[in-house]
Amino acid sequence: MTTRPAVFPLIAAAVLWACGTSEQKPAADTAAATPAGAERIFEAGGMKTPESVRYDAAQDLWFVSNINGNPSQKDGNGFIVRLTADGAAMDSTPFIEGGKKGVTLHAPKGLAIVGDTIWVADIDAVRAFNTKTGTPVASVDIKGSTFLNDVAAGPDGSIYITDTGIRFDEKGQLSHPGPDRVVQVIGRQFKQVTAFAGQQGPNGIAYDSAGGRFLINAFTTKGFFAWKVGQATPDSIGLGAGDADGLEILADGRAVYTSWVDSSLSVFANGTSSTLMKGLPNPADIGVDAKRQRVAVPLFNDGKVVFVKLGSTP
Ligand SMILES: [Ca+2]
Ligand SMILES: [Ca+2]
Repeated sequence: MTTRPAVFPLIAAAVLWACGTSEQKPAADTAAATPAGAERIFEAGGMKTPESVRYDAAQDLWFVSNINGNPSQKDGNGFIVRLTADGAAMDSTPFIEGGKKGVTLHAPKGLAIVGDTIWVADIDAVRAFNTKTGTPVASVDIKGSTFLNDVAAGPDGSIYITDTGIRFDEKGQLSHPGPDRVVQVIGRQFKQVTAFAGQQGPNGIAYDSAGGRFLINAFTTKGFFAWKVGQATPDSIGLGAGDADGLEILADGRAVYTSWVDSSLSVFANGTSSTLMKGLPNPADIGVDAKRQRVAVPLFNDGKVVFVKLGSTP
């Protein structure tokens, strides 16, 4: 059992969803920290503990999951909003909202899209909604889970979900009871497909099609892992900056990820990590718009999403 200070805020009641607006200006303090090849272009506010962003290429828009409070508490108030490709709010009320229209959503985190279905990790369940209507289409209880986190679509159309194995109590104190694992959902059934040795806190997961494997990063350690279907334990493939969160694979095969340790968007390739941009505090689960070479970074404790433009050779 380990503990460390709370990393999420008690969201001020004054920060109302209705107040959210898209801001088209870069933060003044990031220019010096931005290396050539990555540029902070705009941001979207009005979020409440945003955890994950996912670009929907079919509709040319973004989905953003909002935990709204404690990441481990089943408070029923989680929601998902849509943003245009340029980060403007699309909905006056959340597109998908806990307690409305038959939706159950507590602390939504990772998102993945398969066809016209968006899958959402929600503590110990994964829930599915129609991407065009927001209508609930499935909810699968993942028994024995503690902290379902990122969701990745596999090449076979099934989904893979990390369980970070951590828990925040009512006061925000963190413990790590496990399990540290990955589960797969096929249809409406789930199974554990791999487990980590020791407390790694698996967080981001993405399918690396060139390598025929999944890449997984760790929130509790600096570890990066590769896992192929059938492996009982993932392979360690190097170290990142630490306390890693989102993970996506770019078209050129490099992995982009975020680190809470150095507030960065970084690149992991060939076993080593390099920083792309700093000045992104508490950066959670990123999304990629490959068409525009944009990465969306939710700032977990700041209630906003920052959009970064990647250069051709970042
Ligand atoms: Ca919540
Ligand atoms: Ca995450």
